[in-house]
Amino acid sequence: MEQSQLLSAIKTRMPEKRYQHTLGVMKTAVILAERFGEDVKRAETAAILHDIAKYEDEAKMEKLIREYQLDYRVLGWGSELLHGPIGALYAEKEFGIKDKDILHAIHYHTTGRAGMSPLEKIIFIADMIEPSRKFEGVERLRKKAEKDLNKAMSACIRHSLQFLIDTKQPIFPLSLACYNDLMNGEN
Ligand code: DGI
Ligand code: FE
Ligand code: FE
Ligand code: FE
Repeated sequence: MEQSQLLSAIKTRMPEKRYQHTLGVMKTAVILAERFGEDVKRAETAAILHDIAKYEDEAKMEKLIREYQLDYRVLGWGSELLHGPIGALYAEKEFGIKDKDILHAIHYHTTGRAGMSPLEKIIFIADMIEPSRKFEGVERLRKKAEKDLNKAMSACIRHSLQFLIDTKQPIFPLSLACYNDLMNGEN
């Protein structure tokens, strides 16, 4: 599917604000892919589809996790932890995406995981630093993303976990595995 077709397909499935976020992730992911020598087209596709399931019904997503025997660990964690895996499922089933790296980038965009590919890192980072993100510290993350993909990814997952701790939320095992993996690599 062409970029314009993908964009009009997702536009009807989310509020305008989320669509603008998606456009921001797309532009940022393209810049990061160019900067770090990754495939621009694949970054663009993954970015456009990354939040496709953001507004899907939670019970329906849990049902799909069981039906397709996806990662059962997300059950009971709520819709935020479901929209990545289900987004990847929709990308495959509804949009015919077969590229595993694109599907993984969508699947793990919320939590990260150990052993992320450069494309997965690009989508995770772009999701966090796209122009409409306004939180304190985002400028520092944007600066890191100008220089080093791994250091930027490390800073982003640390920011994520810090936020979860500060707001007294539980940390999903993959998020922690992502952090541990990057800290072992001394980023
Ligand atoms: O979909 P977006 O809003 O663009 O961003 P996202 O998919 O990266 O994150 C959505 C939410 O998921 C965000 O509010 C924080 C939450 N989240 C990320 N990692 C974890 C988490 N929530 C819990 N409980 N545990 C996690 O490890
Ligand atoms: Fe998301
Ligand atoms: Fe994110
Ligand atoms: Fe997002």
